[in-house]
Amino acid sequence: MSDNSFGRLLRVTTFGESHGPAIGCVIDGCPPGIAIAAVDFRADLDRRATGKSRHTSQRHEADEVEILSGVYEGRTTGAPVGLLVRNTDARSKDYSKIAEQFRPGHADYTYWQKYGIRDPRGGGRSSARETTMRVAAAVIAKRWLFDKYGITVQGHVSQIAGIRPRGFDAAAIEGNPFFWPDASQVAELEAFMDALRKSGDSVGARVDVVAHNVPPGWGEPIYGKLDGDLAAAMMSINAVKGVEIGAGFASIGQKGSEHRDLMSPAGFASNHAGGIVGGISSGQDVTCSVAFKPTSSLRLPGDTVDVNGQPVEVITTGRHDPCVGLRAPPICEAMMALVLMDHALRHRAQCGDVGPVSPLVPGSVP
Ligand code: EPS
Repeated sequence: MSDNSFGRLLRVTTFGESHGPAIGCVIDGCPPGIAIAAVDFRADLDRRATGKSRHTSQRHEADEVEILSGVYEGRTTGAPVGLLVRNTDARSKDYSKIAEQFRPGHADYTYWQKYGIRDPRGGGRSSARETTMRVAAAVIAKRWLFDKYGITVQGHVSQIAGIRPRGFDAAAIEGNPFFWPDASQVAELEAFMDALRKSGDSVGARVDVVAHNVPPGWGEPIYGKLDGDLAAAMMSINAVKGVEIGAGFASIGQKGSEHRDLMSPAGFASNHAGGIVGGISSGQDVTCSVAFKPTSSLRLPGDTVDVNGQPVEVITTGRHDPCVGLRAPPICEAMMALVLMDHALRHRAQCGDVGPVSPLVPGSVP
């Protein structure tokens, strides 16, 4: 199973399965001197974890990060940073039937076709559990980006099934189990999710993520476009089916006179580009919107085939997320932060001596 690494100068490799002894990552290319301790991983891992509300999988993992290497006396040394999280609440018997059947819409079938063998316990390598390590790696990236450039990365859920936020209050996002920016809708969402869970079905969601204070100039013009790398990073998250940068698919219906972001010495008048033009950051907020499909582990019966190609009815039991997008904002933030840090290092390597050229007022229009 290849391609378990991503990034060029900041290169993250993850390993482990959902029900194996542990999951982990190696972060290579980390600059020396970044202050980091095991306790620093707590907040973001808790934001992503299962079992924090009744609206997610009820698996209760400790998610304790052990720093195995690359940190001495609380600071990165430049050596590969090795992080390990032991799995503490796997319940593999839930998957004994799934070992012989393919859940429609799940990677069960394609893994089987590709490798001729699979670890069915908790989805093995295809489990969203793997995203724990991306979030852990990005704790270091977020810290570095903030300390060096004042960059912050914030995600929120911007759609659950057909429900959209009526208003936007950034302060509300962390105060409810849905990462939802309008506190007045939380009761409605609770009722919606309770009914969904009882029905045994699942729904999709949209997650928006924005990075503030990204300097202009990051990204490469052709194959290493910042938006290209961001799209690939987001698409690598389990269950993602679509990624938009800036106006995204709405660009199709816009006129050029509407889409272009007019400029003046005071800055940009709009941000349809999502902070990236020609693959390179413009100095505006970098914005990205990510579509998560409805999860495929349903207790509603459905037609499928077994490993012998025989028709069977599948029913998934065990602990599952009725809307995996609800846990996704920290994961999308993580992928944005890791891509930005990689590009910051890449930009520094080639163009570190190029000063800002008549910069517009940064952040004039987000
Ligand atoms: C998942 C199925 C569930 C979730 C898991 C993702 O696993 P299990 O059946 O073992 O409880 O709990 O999510 C996590 C454990 C996690 O940390 O995100 C799946 O099929 O992707």
